[in-house]
Amino acid sequence: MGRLKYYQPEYECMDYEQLKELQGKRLAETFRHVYENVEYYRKRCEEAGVTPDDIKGLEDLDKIPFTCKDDLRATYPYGLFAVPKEKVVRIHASSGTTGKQIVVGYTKEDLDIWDDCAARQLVAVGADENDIVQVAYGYGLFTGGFGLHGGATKLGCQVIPISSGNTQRQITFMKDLRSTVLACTPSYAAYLGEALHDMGLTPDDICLKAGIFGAEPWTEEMRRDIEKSLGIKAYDIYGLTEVLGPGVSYECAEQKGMHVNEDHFIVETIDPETGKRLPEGSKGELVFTAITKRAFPLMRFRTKDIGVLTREKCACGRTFVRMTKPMGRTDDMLIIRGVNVFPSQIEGVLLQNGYQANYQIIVGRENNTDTFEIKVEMVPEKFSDVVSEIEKEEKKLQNALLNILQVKAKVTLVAPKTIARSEGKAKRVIDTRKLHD
Ligand code: DLL
Repeated sequence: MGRLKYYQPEYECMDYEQLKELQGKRLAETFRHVYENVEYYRKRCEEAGVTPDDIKGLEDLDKIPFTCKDDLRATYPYGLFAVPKEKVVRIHASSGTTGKQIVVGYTKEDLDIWDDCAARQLVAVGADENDIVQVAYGYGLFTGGFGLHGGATKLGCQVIPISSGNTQRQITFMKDLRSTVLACTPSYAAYLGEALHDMGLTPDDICLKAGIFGAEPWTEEMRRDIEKSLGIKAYDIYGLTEVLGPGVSYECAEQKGMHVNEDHFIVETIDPETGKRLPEGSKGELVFTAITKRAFPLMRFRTKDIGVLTREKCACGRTFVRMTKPMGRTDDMLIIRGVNVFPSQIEGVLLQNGYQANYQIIVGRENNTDTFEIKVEMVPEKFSDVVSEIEKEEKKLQNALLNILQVKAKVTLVAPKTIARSEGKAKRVIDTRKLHD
């Protein structure tokens, strides 16, 4: 166990009454900031008849209109930014429901907040400045790599910014540089566990003690497998591009749900049908409000992730509310090899390339890696019985899809009218992975 118990105990272990007061004050300030600087959102508030004078504290939260992913699409790229461009020092992005990415921004101070949130997670899993953190999340527009990198640097750890992929090198560095903490997606962690074994090594040959795994659903069974194959304790971390990136919530040594960084984010669960707030302990859609960020503070952002919140006392001493692992989604977003994919993105590419919307997405898991195939019906204009011609078309489509989805799919062209038509909702996705307990 590391030297530190908490990174910022004055917040992480805050008295609940004081926390509510702090949240209320920050909510009022941030709502005013957004109202005054984001025209798109101000209009929504005007329609709802809400002004900054109406938002005085936490008790006024319900009056605030929701924000959702479609709002990010409608205002692409800068329409929801609440500071002038020269204050923005970083951009991240993730998939939207169509070909357009959703883009978010951070000021210097926002990055500082993010580093704190990620550093809290590292301390909660037992890390301190003596640790060597191998960051095997992707670096780039995806928030995983930079998020953990920033937290680990702030804590004073030695960071190995290896990014994802190149599995043999991961193991070699893990062993030779003596990494003690691994940060990556759980499916990649499971794969690294296998690779370790395949290279003739055992957990005794490496120094890893903890892993910080998130960005996609994973089960308790997977946790046990990873813990065994790498000889570590495996912790969950949750976050999303729109709200922050990794570190919105984090697991502690108890491994009983993720503490939400409540001094920076207000979390609610709502009924996805009615939008009504649900009492603690009920399963509902998670909604987050950013109350300290300045460049891109979303108000009541609907995540479409389903979860449950609890304020039951945690043995770790932190008082922040805990959320369960996301138990599913209210939309059709898939997470394939850690990348968010919407069927509507696939449909868009097919239509643009002269195909019709007759397709099927088949997702599975082999050797802890997601398999991803898209079957697409041939259209008469492209029909050919020459195998090499078909293969050429498949390759073309595969590249067009990769360009938009950022994850490789196997594309198989099938004869016209061979994909079953449905009279109701088309069953476009066959997902045989076990993602939830
Ligand atoms: O996945 C941020 C992240 C990076 C989180 C690294 C944790 C670690 P997005 O790409 O925007 O951001 O995807 C966000 O991923 O709405 C959830 O559906 C899902 N997700 C994130 N963390 C978890 C988790 C990053 N621990 C979407 N368990 C979210 C299950 C998760 N699903």
